[in-house]
Amino acid sequence: SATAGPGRGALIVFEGIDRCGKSTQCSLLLESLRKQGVRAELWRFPDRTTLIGGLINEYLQKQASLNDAAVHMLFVANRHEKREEMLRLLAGGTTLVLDRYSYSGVAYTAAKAVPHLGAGFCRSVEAGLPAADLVVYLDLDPEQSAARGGFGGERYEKVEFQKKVRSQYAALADERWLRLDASQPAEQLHGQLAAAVRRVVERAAAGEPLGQLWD
Ligand code: FDM
Ligand code: MG
Repeated sequence: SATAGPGRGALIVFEGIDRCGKSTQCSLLLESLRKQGVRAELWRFPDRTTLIGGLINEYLQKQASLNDAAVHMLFVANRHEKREEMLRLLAGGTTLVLDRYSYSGVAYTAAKAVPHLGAGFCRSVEAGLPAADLVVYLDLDPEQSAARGGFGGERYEKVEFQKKVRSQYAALADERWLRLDASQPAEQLHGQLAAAVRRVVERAAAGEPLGQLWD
């Protein structure tokens, strides 16, 4: 099995605008990895269960206001506070499936177009976190995502803002990202990422070193 190598678990990240289907794909992937005998966990960022995550949650639910720099730093801190646990799990052979990660941090804050919070600055504060072995980018037109039962009323869940986030993702994506058309049915999408996932899980298990942001 893919877990039998001398190596580590893979870091697989799902990215995309709100309601593009990330959570569904993460669950489908976790289930299929486990069926194949791959030890795997599903995490999401922001992790709203930590002290810092609680502040982020209040901000997103509009119970607290914070300026753009302050909330950006909280999202970043919420990843850094999980760094050692991520590294430990990966080193121990557990594959991590992440529902959002540093790429969300860059895309959402850069979409605000605050001059001192551009993509370059946003990337710089992610430095030292483990790099994804695979970024699966679920690309969807914000008009379509909004039509999927509507947004839940959290901050950022507005079509105009989501369009800006999508442009930021387009700028951030590189040729290593697996970009998929997220308007397809869930099972079909899931099928389109299986091969790429298998490849990175096997490479990690075979001992390919984990990268660091922003290798
Ligand atoms: N978000 C998420 C950010 O603005 N920065 C980040 O670093 C992360 C991880 O938080 F609108 C935004 C993206 C989204 C909101 O995420 C909550 P979920 O996945 O909808 O819970
Ligand atoms: Mg959301």
